Amino acid sequence: MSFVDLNRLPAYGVLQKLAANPYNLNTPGALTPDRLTRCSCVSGHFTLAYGTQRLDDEVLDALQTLADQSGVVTQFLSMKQGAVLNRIEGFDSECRQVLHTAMRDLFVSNPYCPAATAAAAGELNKLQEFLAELDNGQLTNSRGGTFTDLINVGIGGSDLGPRAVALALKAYQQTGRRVHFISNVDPDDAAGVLVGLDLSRTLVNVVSKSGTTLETLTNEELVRAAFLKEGLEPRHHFLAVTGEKSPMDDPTRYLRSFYMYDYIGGRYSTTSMVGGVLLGFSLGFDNFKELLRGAAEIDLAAEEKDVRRNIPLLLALIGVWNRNFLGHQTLAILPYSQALIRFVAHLQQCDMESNGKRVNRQGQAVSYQTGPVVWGEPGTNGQHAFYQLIHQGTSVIPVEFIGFRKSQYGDDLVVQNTTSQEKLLANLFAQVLALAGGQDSENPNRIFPGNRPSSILMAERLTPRTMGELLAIYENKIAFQGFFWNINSFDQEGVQLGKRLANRLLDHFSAIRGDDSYEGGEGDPVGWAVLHELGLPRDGADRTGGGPI
Ligand code: G6Q
Repeated sequence: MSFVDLNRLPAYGVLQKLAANPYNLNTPGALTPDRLTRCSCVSGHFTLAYGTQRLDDEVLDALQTLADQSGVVTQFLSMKQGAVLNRIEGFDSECRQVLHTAMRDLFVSNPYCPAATAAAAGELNKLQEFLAELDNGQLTNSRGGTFTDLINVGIGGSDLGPRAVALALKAYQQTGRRVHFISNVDPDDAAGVLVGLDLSRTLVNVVSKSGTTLETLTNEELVRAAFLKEGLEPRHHFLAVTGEKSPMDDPTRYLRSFYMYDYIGGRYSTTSMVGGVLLGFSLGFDNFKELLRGAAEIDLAAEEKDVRRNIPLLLALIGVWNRNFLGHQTLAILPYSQALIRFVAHLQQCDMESNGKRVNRQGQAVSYQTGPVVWGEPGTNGQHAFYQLIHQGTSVIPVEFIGFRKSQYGDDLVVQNTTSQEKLLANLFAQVLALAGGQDSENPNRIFPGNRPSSILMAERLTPRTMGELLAIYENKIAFQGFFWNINSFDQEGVQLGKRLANRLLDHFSAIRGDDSYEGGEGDPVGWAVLHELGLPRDGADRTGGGPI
């Protein structure tokens, strides 16, 4: 398989020309009912309505050609089949397969990578047995009581996705179960969670693929100390999710140990045991399986080559159109669902850590834009905050709205003749129309320029099944975009330098333990002195990369 830079594909020049005159959303008759109905794409239980994007059939056809020329669907298939796509040709790199989809291939008759899927099935069976023991009272605390709470200790990929999904599906939480999260190394994070918890009824799920992450290991020790202080034996409460043979792979220290594998990237690990233990405890095993089933359905739908029938691919292409041809810098993802309160934080990591890259898969600097800044908050809250800039600011911000026709709890009331769910959806549609159509006024301050692109991703209700679909829609969209940009979406070198510098400072703090000179003080409130003691910042010698600083 040969990987080609985006701007070397013949369709790139065609799209550049079309971008000189993109579809105008704010001219009379631009948003006909026919256009709005026709511009919709279905995958799984979701519909993507994209009639309010600045594109027409000619652009869509050229985007289809771009997809065909870059072979992104073929690359996606070879990813699922176990190709070593996490690598940079000719340079030292992670050099790994990318097989998070194998976790979900349990639901297809012929999995692409039987070994990876069998390993996933083995872990899933272990989880099912463990959860059954909790449910049937076989596994209790030392006082014979049930476990009611679980604290998830992990950071980054070992926190964001699982936390976002746990919050999104709180409506499906089992009675008598609660989950909590500690991720930040800020001691107040752990302290705030531990306060008021009955630790005797609490499980602690320590999640770290590498088993070496500073924040997680530190928080694990803080929580272990809290258990010991209450006379509780941590080994009877602590669970581990880690890579085989990692420093955390020591079953004697844990009640149960579960594994994930080096071919699953942290930010793509929600459907592995990284999300499984927490979500299984909270939602029950069957609901976790429903999540996997939803993801599997989209993994399959993403193999479709027709961009008009493949939501992840179409979302990826619309993103490329907005980023590379219309020149937009950021992407707002605005779910009209309170349950998705942390989903955008997860997508920020998944997208920006994957596609915030400046060299291609051959190690050469790319000469076009790659991943946009991704941000957002649930509506309608955002409307009362930053929507001013989206409507009238000097930057055009493409928006992906997410909505559900029905609420999760169905617990609603007619107030002023409409339900809350109707008010929520009315606001979503109103925003889409306001962004596209704009408003004229004699008062310049009341002009809305309009012509601002957005789309709506819509399903009936947010359930474990549709949550799995939504997760996979975005994971696959992000992978497709990485293939278009010819970058490695599966490593994260950009987080290493800061980590190494922090470790260097910590070595110093440790060496001068007891001496408070690093705390700063009069004339140096920030505490820069410690950097000067270490000879930092340094000259060019430290800028050559790699190795300890
Ligand atoms: C995700 C990243 C990163 C990782 C965390 C936690 O793709 O690799 O966010 O998940 O650094 O790593 P551990 O799971 O190894 O503790």
